[in-house]
Amino acid sequence: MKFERMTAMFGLLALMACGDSDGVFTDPDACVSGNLAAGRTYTKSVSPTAPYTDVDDKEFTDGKKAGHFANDASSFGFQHGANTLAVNVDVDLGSALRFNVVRLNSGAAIDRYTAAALNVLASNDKQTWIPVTRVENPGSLFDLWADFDSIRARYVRFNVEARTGCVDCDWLFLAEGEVQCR
Ligand SMILES: [Ca+2]
Repeated sequence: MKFERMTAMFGLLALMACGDSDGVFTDPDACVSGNLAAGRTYTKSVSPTAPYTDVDDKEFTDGKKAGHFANDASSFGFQHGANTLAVNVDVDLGSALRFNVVRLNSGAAIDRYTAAALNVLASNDKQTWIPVTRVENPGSLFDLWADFDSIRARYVRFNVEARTGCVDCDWLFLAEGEVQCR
């Protein structure tokens, strides 16, 4: 009788540890809807060019896509002239989350200032980065979407390549990065 009671108690403890039945714990592998990058902190590998700076380092995840760069405070720019330029923006999702869609809004209303290509990489330690996908932007679209098989990671790297070899495409403007699970 005593043994049976202990067995029942261990079973109850195991159930509490899993926790799903009472909703106390969130399934870390769940597909959470909405923009997982909204309001999240991030780091940039290159400093933007004044006066188009990233005020308070929040414009990439402030939820605002860009209007015209000259009168809009939700984007930041990099003057690269005729040189190639690649910028990493590494977003911290706060915890490892599942996602399968990334969107980059670039250009700040000038199509020649859009990203030429977006490489998406993922990491759980900000040391080892796993390439996820690459999307090119021959049409100079302001919104660049990347879809891929879902993965689970805490850090998402937007590796953005500037346009070169075109007329007056001497700046790259970045406005917003989104991460979604659909
Ligand atoms: Ca923004």
